[in-house]
Amino acid sequence: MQFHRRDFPQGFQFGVATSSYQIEGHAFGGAGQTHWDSFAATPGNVVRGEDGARACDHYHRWAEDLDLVAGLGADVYRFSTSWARVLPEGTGQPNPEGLDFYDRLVDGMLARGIKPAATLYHWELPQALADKGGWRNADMPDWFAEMTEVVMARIGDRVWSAAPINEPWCVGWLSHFDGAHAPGMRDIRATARAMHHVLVSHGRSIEVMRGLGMSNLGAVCNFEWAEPASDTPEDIAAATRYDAIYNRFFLGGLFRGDYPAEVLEGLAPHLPQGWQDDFATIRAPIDWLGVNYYTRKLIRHAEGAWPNYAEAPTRLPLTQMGWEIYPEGLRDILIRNARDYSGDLPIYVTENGMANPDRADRPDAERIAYLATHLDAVTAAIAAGAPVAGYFVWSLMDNYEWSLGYEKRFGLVHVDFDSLARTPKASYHALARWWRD
Ligand code: IFM
Repeated sequence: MQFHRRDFPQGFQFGVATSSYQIEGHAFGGAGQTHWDSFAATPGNVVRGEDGARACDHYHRWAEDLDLVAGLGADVYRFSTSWARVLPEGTGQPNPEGLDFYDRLVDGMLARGIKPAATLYHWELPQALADKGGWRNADMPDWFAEMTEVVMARIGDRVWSAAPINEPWCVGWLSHFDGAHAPGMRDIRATARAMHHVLVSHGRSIEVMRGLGMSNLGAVCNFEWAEPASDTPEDIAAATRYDAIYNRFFLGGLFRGDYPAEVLEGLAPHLPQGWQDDFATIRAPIDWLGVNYYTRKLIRHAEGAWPNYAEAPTRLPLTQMGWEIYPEGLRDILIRNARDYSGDLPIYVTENGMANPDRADRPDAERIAYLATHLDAVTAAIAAGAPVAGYFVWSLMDNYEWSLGYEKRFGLVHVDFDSLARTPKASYHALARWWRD
């Protein structure tokens, strides 16, 4: 399957995405400790106990990495800023080296003709704030507003777009209910508070950025197409609950000023007092919606406590993550999000890609096929009327895949984690051809 820029609407933006903790090397440049450092240092949380201390050493190799972005012909580079790098204690005294780093990085993109798309928070919460309860603490929106001000007062005049938080579902549910990400909690009350505070923090951050005169501000959520494993009423109800928690809770807050009934069934008793009054903040107008999409889940009923669902065996080929390859889900999520929530707002596919057990000396044909079928799904969504304005691949290069360490390779560029040598994969060269004309 071949693609060309001309197959997409005029002005459609192609790009690649990364995040700070996953590539920078957190040990460098005076960054403060984060909850991912302590999570990774706790036996059993992360494969081989790996952490982001060195990662891809992007902190020192950023110029070479931006050359790789430019060599792809990407229009946009979606990166994130590390809270603990700019504010090692979470609030208070900024770290000048951290701010200088993002300043250089943004100028480096502009010098190469690449549009900087900033995300303010991609999961590395400063440990000092985690010690105060992190996302459970009702002061999070104030702390987040302060961090937004510090970062954007420095780079906000030059970024093309900005979003406060990457994937609220991961911050709230995966990290506080499933316990799979830092801080590794499994507590329904913590989950309810984190899921709500993440949205209030988003709204406060948007207000701060508007106050600084910034535009092109958005929200980036992740989505999984969810289907019942069978047509029994129990399985259908379970899939609906999964869909509500994963796909509709955050959009409900952002676009409708309410939360789905299926989620309130479980979380309402645990939400902070007066949560309904926060929707005015949460609904601060945004300019675009970011959609991160990787897979579909088949869901079945499970006995026991709410939310009474479990994943059922998949039916299609899997990626290295064990995630089913299901491009139709991207098409359908784009169409549904526009129809039911974001309307005419531009939608960017802010992440899409696959992990594969790549080697530097073997073409990653699997990734080329994955990207081609998902780009095809984007064109199908556009043909059906969804206002999709861009598509960014996760990820520029192999990196730290959180609790799965360094072995899950998502990159268009292979990274040798001993020598840190970068080698563009076959998928990198394919995209460079597709994006050229
Ligand atoms: O690596 C992550 C990224 O940090 C957020 N979105 C999903 C990616 C793949 O799991």
